[in-house]
Amino acid sequence: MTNKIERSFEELYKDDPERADAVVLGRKPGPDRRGFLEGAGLAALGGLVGSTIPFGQNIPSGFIPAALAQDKGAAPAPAPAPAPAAAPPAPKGPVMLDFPGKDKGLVVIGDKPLVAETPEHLLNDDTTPNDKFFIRNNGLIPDETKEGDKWKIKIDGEVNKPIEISLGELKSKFKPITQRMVLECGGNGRSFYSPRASGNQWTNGGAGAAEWTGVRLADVLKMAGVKPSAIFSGHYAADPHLSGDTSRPAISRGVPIKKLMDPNNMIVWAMNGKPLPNIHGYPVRLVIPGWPGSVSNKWLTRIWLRDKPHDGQGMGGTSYRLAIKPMVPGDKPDMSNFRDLESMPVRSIITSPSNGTKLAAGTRSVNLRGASWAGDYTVRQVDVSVDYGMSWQRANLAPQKNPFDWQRWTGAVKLPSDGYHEVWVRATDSRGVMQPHVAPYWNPQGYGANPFHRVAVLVG
Ligand SMILES: Nc1nc2c(c(=O)[nH]1)N[C@H]1C(S)=C(S)[C@@H](COP(=O)(O)O)O[C@H]1N2
Ligand SMILES: [Mo]
Repeated sequence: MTNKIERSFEELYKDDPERADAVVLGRKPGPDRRGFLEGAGLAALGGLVGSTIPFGQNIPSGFIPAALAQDKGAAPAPAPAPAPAAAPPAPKGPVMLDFPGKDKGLVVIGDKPLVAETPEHLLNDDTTPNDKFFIRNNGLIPDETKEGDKWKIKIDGEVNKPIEISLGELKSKFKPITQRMVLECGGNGRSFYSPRASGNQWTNGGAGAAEWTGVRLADVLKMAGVKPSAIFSGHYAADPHLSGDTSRPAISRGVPIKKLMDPNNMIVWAMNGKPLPNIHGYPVRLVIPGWPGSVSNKWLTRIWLRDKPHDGQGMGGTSYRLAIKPMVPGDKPDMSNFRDLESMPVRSIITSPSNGTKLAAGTRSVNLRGASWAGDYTVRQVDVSVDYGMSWQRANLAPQKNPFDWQRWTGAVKLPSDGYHEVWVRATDSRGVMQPHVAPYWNPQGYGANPFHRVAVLVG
């Protein structure tokens, strides 16, 4: 019983949307539950968000208003007007990050290992500053080395001449480059899956775009001489496994040779013009953009070229893997039905206004800002809607500074009246693949959830 009462709106809707409508909106469960809200249901929803809902007739049943969904780190939802007696209490607030050099607006989604995401409205800068960049660790955080330039990286395996090269040599022997590129956690968006998928419950904040300075990975690999027998890489780093067992890597993933040799992959030592912060891999890390962040090892010590796919920590099973044939959400996985997640899916976010923004009565136009990106692809189009997806309008899309950069977008929307509004955004990639309404292709560990992002705006 208590269990039920303590659940948030979101959990209630995820578990049983039909019952949730009945509890929250006094709506009778029935065969028409996929229909649109009307009458008493709509009035009750208006009561919950504390306002009238001008486009309310477009809201499908089973829909949780963005103002009520547990949107970590966003401004508090408007105070609900007297809610129906049966409504569950508001969800517990997010845990804010307290870490040296980090913005206190980041939200902790795991503490051992430390994982923190950047709420969408803190991704409003064209380039994500170091203090706002998300954190994802799989193991323990190593102590900061005193002599960064003496740090060594080994390249061995299927190469003509195994090498061990120091950071100092990397800086002097190769031409440094700087590129703004997106780094995104493979699990970004995981919290949007229903039923819940296992792992850190990211909303959209497991991503950022920094200016990375370093050398091209391919240049360094060529120095060792990649043999034709090299078909896959295995990446190793200095952070100990969570258990403290130093013989076990915290994470060791790899990519096929074609991706490995992409000229945009980098070994980097600076982030936004400053030495890499220790939490982001000081003194050197990989940045292999477009693919799950887990292949971009921090505290990099070794790249092993292999004549078979890598089998390190985080490879195989259902880790960073998608179902080949779509599976029934929540079903027991058939282990022969999985393939590695490669390119990350298309995603867009609204970075301004933030969710729960209140605007003065009479406001009829709202300026929007956001970001969009699409793994190995580019974003072709970004659309916004203020009528729950009944109509969409094109946003202005900025070009990339370089490959694998995100694309910032801007727009302005007109609102017909005061009241509770939602702004929705969706992006389409260069192949024509568009973000879906709900998280697609459920898989046990929750990769690839990229539904539309929406923010609540209250006028008057
Ligand atoms: N050595 C090491 N590298 C790592 C990880 C890790 O746990 N250890 N986590 C990976 C994962 S899963 C992601 S998403 C990114 C996150 O990088 P960030 O913490 O700098 O944002 O680092 C990757 N590199
Ligand atoms: Mo990740």
